[in-house]
Amino acid sequence: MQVIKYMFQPHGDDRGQLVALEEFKDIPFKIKRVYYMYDTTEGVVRGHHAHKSLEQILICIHGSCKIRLDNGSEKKVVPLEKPYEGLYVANDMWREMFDFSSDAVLMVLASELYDESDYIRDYDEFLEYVNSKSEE
Ligand code: T46
Repeated sequence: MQVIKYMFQPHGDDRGQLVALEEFKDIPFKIKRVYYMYDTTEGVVRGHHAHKSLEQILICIHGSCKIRLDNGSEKKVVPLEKPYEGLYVANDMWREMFDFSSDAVLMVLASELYDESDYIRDYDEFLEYVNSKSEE
């Protein structure tokens, strides 16, 4: 499984750092939605789903967390610890977010508007879905 992590360019000067993200330049898709999570409960694991078509970039803009990616045959854990790094999460990828530091803010740039019908929330259904696609 290929993990795609972007290192964004901080524009730093003696006032501090600034990261700018533009669609199709820094981000490989049109950004239709931004959301973020914070105040995560200690020990919580979020996600537990895949998307049929949504692509996203996850950026832990404060604190740290870990992302478990699972394409149905391989799993990888990717730490997010810097506000200038972004993890690309493709469609057809089971994801779990965990090990949030108490100050973590996980921001997500998404290629589509929120659509519950794009979610696969059952793991067995996810395995069936990716296996049937690989047979096509
Ligand atoms: C994903 C991971 C990384 C909305 O109303 N609009 C939205 O755009 C989103 C993302 C969520 N919601 C509502 C739906 C639920 O009532 O917010 C609540 C929490 O959403 P969810 O349980 O899906 O959150 P996570 O953290 O498990 O997953 C989220 C995204 O849903 C998902 O697409 O890839 O973050």
